[in-house]
Amino acid sequence: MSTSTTTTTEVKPGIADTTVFEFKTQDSSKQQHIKTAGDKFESQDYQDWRQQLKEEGFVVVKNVLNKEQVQHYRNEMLNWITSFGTPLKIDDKSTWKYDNLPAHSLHNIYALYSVSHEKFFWDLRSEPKIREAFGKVWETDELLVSFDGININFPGATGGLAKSAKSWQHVDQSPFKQSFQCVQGIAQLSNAGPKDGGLVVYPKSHKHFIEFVETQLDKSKWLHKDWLMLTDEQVKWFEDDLGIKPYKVEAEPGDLILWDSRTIHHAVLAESDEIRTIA
Ligand SMILES: O=C(O)CCC(=O)C(=O)O
Ligand SMILES: [Fe+2]
Repeated sequence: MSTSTTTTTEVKPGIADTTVFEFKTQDSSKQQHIKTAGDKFESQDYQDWRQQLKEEGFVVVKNVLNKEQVQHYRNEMLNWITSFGTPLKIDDKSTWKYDNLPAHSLHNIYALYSVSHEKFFWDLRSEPKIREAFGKVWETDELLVSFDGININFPGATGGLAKSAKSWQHVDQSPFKQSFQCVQGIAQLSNAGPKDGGLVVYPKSHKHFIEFVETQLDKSKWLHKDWLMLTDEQVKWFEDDLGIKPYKVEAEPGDLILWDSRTIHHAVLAESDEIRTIA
């Protein structure tokens, strides 16, 4: 799943780089030659959730997993995190401590120990409705997926480092790649209500990605890696100059949140007791 916690699926390089699609737009008199699957996606109008992904830069696809599947994957993730021989117990809050957790990032992302190749993670990313959602965007079932991590957040167990890392607005795409190239996803295995930990996005920010990298970044410092952390000043540019405000995405267990890698996003910690479990 994505740069860190999610299901990032990219179109095959072969398709992205070389294929020329020819198709009719709604105005059938105009035939277009479109270079990439991303260009094709952006040039079409959809009558389903893809339209929101295209316009807003994110969408919640409902119910890709049923209750039993959610339960199963959540249990597997929690079994994984309690398998390190520490005193951590899911049903004993007093053990939800930073020191009882295996190594993880500032933002509660677990990407080490080859967790992305655990059976449960392969099973999850192979779930038919998850594959189907990505397939619908790229119009192929030959998908590439990155191997990132899972995010498990025990409320209160954040440790000193994570507390200082409240906002980490970023995009997961290099300034060198300016078109629609990659969709990231979160399979939601816990509730993401208003007080729960969850993803925050800047709606429509993907549409300003080119303007952003061209005008707000020093071109000589552009990097090829698909990760770009914004400074406070750059966030302010989006919020104040463009009027784009952060939006906390609400989702229920079994939902799949998808977003364009150019959409600015980060995550907030829980104010509730819900253990955030997403993959
Ligand atoms: O924890 C989160 O929801 C944010 C994850 C994230 O930034 C990503 O998967 O790219
Ligand atoms: Fe990200």
